[in-house]
Amino acid sequence: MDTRNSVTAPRPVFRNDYQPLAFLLSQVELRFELAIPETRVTSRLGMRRNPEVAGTQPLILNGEQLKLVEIRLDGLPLEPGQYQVTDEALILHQVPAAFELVITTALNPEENTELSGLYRSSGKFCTQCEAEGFRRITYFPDRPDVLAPYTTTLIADPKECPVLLSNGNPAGEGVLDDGRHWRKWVDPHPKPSYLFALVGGDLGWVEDHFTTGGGRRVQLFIYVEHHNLDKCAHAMQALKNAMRWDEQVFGREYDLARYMIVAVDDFNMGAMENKGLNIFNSKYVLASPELATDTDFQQIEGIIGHEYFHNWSGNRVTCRDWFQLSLKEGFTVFRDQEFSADMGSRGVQRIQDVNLLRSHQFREDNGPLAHPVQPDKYVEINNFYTATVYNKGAELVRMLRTLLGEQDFRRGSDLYFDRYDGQAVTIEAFISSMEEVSGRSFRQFRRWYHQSGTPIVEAVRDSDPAAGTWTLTLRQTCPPTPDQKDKSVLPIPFALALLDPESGKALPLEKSAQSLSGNSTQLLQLCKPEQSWTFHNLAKEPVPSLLRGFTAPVRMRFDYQDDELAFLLAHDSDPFARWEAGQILYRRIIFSSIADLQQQKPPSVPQTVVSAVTALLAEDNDDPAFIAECLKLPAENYLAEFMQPYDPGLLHQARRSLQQALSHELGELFLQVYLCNRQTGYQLDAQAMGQRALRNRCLHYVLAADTTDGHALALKQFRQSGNMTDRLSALDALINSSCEAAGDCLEEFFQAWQHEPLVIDKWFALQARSDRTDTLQRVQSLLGHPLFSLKNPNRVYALLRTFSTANPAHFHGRTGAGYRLLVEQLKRLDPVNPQVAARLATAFTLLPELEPGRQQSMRQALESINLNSGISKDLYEIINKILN
Ligand code: B3K
Ligand code: ZN
Repeated sequence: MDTRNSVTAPRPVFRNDYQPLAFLLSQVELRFELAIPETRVTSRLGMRRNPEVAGTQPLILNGEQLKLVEIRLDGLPLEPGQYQVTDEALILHQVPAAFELVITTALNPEENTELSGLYRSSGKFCTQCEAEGFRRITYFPDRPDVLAPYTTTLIADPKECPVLLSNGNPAGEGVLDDGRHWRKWVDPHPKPSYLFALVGGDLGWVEDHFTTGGGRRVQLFIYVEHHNLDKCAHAMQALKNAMRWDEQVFGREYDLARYMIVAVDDFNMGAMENKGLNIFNSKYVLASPELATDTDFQQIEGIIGHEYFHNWSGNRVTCRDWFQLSLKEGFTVFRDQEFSADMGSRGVQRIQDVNLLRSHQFREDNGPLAHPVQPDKYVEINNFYTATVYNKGAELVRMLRTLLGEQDFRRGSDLYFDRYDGQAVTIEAFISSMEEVSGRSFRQFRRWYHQSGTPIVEAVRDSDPAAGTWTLTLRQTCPPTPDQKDKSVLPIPFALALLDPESGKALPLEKSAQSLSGNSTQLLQLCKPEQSWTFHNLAKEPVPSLLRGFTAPVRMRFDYQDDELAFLLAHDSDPFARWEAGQILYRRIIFSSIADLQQQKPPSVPQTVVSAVTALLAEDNDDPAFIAECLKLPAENYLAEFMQPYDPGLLHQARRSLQQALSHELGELFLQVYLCNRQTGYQLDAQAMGQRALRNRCLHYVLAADTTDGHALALKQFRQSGNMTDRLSALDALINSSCEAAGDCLEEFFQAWQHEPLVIDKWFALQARSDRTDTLQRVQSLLGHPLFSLKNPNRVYALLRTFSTANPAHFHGRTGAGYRLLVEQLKRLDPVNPQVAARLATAFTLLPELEPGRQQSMRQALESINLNSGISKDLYEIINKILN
């Protein structure tokens, strides 16, 4: 252990230390007098001792940064000697068996820059209580297993806050003698404090309704700033789609008379599923074709769905403690992925989900922050809203569905929701529901939740054409992670098909209980360190299509021949496996060009790949988004794991050289496809979006050759297109080329959109991920731009997260200046918003993978952060893990 930290190191919380609260909470009544500089909160709590917990423990209420104004027990004010206040709690040593506690606290939301608890965003009051924000509003048993119905009264100046919202249904309003107005809300569904929300401010709204399958009418509201009222239509439609989808696919209906969404500009994450009153980062609500890209539109749909689906997976059935976070997040991500797959292209959705998993979660699993989907301990819970808990968690749910099949999975989810409705439960409740309906045992499967690290599955074939047999041997290993040395064997569902080497059609395989679709895709279940399967009666040696659909979150290694990969890329009917074949091919060339670059040889593209890409471009596919995905080279963040040690500059150069080589070889064809996919009008359906994706992918290839014709093409698109997808894509291509007009375009873009914060975020991000040699200086000077602010997370992410995670070549520049820049900003940001600082700091987790020179300069930069004084526990936990 590092003794530097022994005195000040914050204490971790352990999963095994869980104890139920010694008190039960029957009712919560809240009264807020919203004002600046002082907001008063009065909370009336009905409490009694929990008969299931023996002993006479004191009542400990969580509370942070609060001014205690008054406390009354059963109507009588308590004297200071009768209670104890610490930095983190209010403690009452002696309380009766049942009692009513009335606590008044005061706080200044304007000073809350952490954006946790009650704060102001553009002059509006709003809250963020997950995970532990409620304790920054009032003293309270702020833990997810304490559920109660809430009644909330909001009081404010009617001019400043004409709109006053909280969870549940409205239950009265009026005006006080002093002219302030009030509004009362009742939420009948017992909920934990992390799902509490309020909003107060001058907002406009759009209204719609949805009739549930059961015939109930639900009023839908989206509240935004008045000038944004014209940007809510897409979010509203997405909400209605999500409500219908959850009824159809999971049998879940909405349960209140209204559903409200509020968009705010200052928000640490994407959105929050507060009961009946979702609060969203405006980035995931506001959209119009002029301002938002197709990706924005898709993300809005996905996140609106995600928060809506939490109403059941998270709110009606919630988590017992924060170690169960993936119970709601993994399951809800799975649900939103399935929703998006049904709304658009299932194949493309799967590819994008796998891409995200591999470039973020695999990364996390491979470094100093590795942790299981169900972690064993944390210092700061906000640091565990990770790709592992969310995205790997979703993969575990997906594996359960693959293993059970759709019907049993649905029966299991019905049982889970019905049995645990209104309760705070553990991941165990979910798994055992799946076991109960199916009669299967998931004893070994549970290990997936407790084991960190990404398993490696090595696949080896043994073919005997004379005997007509083909054998596949799968071998699993899992490298140790800093948090866990020893790894267990996991059950790994592995889908495969054998393709006819001429037609590319999947061959019928012997009937088996494990057949997935028809009898051509089979689900192998690897449950041991090594297992083999033999397939018989094969007339010809097949081409294997492995890990179809990416049935398990593993790294698969198989010794494909290049021409087999090209064959799969041309023929495989499984979209994931087809796309993956292309990715492996590209990866091979990128790594062979690294060798060429090191020996100063010009990189080249083998004919197999040229032909494969030519065929893709010529393909008449009704899913152009899929072709666009197949043309995209693997991300550097994913490729990095194949390069040991990782040299970000060299890898970047090699990837870029493949792009250029393809551009030189196939420039004409890219141009043709670009021209063929010209659109006359603007549509927002999957087909039109796919076409734009393909066309813009081609534009980028054309520009990779950096010719004046290419520049002219992009300039024309930039200046003439009326939608943000095309405009931004052209600008992106331009500023990464040598086009002399690029600077003017950037300026024009700024002038045109300077009053649209979400567009200006794009403007910052474009520059932060630029390939230009002066990018570091540019980022440095943008930090001083009048529109840059450390108080706005979107802006911070746009500039600093983009630079540190989406621009490896520049962030990891050899001089270490990129590291120093980020560290300096972390020091400034940590006192303002520790959650965002900690999130940014995860860019340093690459440290152990880097080549020695960069490791040293990264370490030096990080060591300038003094872990012993004044640093938040959020940032402490991340930096400490990276350095030790
Ligand atoms: N549940 C919230 C995340 C809260 C994060 C707190 N640091 C959003 C979501 O996953 O839906
Ligand atoms: Zn969520």
